[in-house]
Amino acid sequence: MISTATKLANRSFSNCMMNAAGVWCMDEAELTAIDDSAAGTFVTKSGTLVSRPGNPEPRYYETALGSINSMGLPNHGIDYYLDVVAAFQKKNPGKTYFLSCTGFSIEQDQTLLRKIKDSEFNGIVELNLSCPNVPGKPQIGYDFETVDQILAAVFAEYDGPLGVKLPPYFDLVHFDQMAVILNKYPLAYINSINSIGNGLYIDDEKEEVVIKPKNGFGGIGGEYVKPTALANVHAFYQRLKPEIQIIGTGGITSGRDVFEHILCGASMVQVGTELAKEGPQVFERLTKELQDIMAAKGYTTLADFRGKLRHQD
Ligand code: RRO
Repeated sequence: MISTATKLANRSFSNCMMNAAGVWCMDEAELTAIDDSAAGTFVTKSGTLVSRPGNPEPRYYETALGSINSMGLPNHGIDYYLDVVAAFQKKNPGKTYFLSCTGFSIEQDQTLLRKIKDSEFNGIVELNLSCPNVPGKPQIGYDFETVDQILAAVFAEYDGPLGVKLPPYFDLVHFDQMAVILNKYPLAYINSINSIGNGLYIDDEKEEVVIKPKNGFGGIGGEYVKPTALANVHAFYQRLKPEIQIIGTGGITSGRDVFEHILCGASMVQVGTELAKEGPQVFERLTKELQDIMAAKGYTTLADFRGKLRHQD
C-alpha cells in the first residue's frame, strides 16, 4: 500500500497536497470544492481585519508557463473565514484546516491573532508575510527586522500552531539571515514560496501589459518558479531547526514536481497556478502520478525520501 499521507504540526493529513492560499479559497463554495476533492485539506484566502475588494480587473492572467497576478488581497474579512472554517470543523471534526491571515501592521497582526484565539478555530494559522501586490506596501518578508518584530509580537499573543508564508529569497546570505530569525520562534512551519513578486508579462501583438493594476507588474507563479521554490524549500530545510516543518509551494504541475518538493524537504505541498488552470480534480491526478513514482522507486511513505536529496561531493 502506497501512502501520500503526512503529518504537520502534530496533525495528520490523508494526503500531502492542498491548495495554495489565493486559489479556490475565496468563499465557502470554493472551499467546499477543495474539501470534497482528493486534497488533504484547504487553506483560506488570506483574511484581513476588514474585507477588501482588491485591485481592478483584469488582475489575473494565465500564460503557457504559469500565471501573473495582482489581485491586491481581495477577501471577505477574517470574521467570514472564521465562521466558514468553524462550519467545516463541525462537519469534519477529525480534519485540520488552515486559516491564512495578514495584517498591515504589527498591531493588526496581533488583533487578528487575538480574534483567532477567541474563536472556535482549532486548526493551523498561516500568517502571510509576503503579499507582493498591495500598491505602496512592500513585501514584509524582505524586511528582516520587521519579520523579527512581527514574530515576537505574534507569539506573545498566540500559542496555537502557526506558520508563515514567505516570499522567495535569492541569496544564500538571506537564507542564513532569515533562518536565524525563524529559529528563534516556536513556528510550526514555513511555507516557501509565495509568487515571485513584480514580474512583467506582456502581449507583443497588442504591445500591452496583460493585467491592469500596477502598470502590469504582478506575482509570477507556475512552471517559471519551480527551481526558485525548490531552492527555498531545500535551503530552509538545511537551516531550520527540525521542529519547524516546511510546506513547499511553487511550480507544481505533476506528481514529479510534488516528489521533488518532498525530496528537497517539504512535509506538505500546495498547488496554486495549476489548480487555477485545472480545477480541484488536479489533486486526484497529482496523487496518482506521485504514487506511480513512489511505486517505481519502491517507496511506500513520504518519509522514505523526504529531505533525502543527494549533493555531489
Ligand atoms: O492577493 C494577492 O494579490 C496576492 C497575495 Br495576498 C499573495 O500573498 N500572493 C499573491 O501572489 N497575490
